[in-house]
Amino acid sequence: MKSPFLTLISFAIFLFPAPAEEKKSDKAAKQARKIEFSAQGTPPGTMKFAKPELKIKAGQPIELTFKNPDVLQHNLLILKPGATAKVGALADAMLTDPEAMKKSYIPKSEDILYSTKLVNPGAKEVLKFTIDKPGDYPIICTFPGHWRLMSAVLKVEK
Ligand SMILES: [Cu+2]
Repeated sequence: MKSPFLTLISFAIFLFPAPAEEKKSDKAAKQARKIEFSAQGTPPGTMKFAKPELKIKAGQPIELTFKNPDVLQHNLLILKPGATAKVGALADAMLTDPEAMKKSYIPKSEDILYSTKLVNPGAKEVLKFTIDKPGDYPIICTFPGHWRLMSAVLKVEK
């Protein structure tokens, strides 16, 4: 015969299946990965990112610090795969927009997933994002005339 004490214990285990520990590991998994990505500062005015690609894991929250050691202003946009030319053309068209600078030279487009504002020489900007779908996501700077040279690939892997 089962003792009432044991019954009580098993009932308690049933009610409280150690949720504290589970929550802890959940939190750790969702902690953002901190990455630095930089514009190329040497030689000055190169209009390039320092690295041609950046690899991240799908579903992993990212905290990207975009640094600008260059003498020019730059921004950083993450686009939908294959959208570089389309967004680049929209950026070029902004040259006639008197509000362009106020908009950090970021055109209006559904192909732009994430963007920083315009980053001054010596400054930095943090971008937080999570991308769930694996693929090659273009990273470009849309300061007038930059995007053709200033592009990299964000490789989102499974
Ligand atoms: Cu640029």
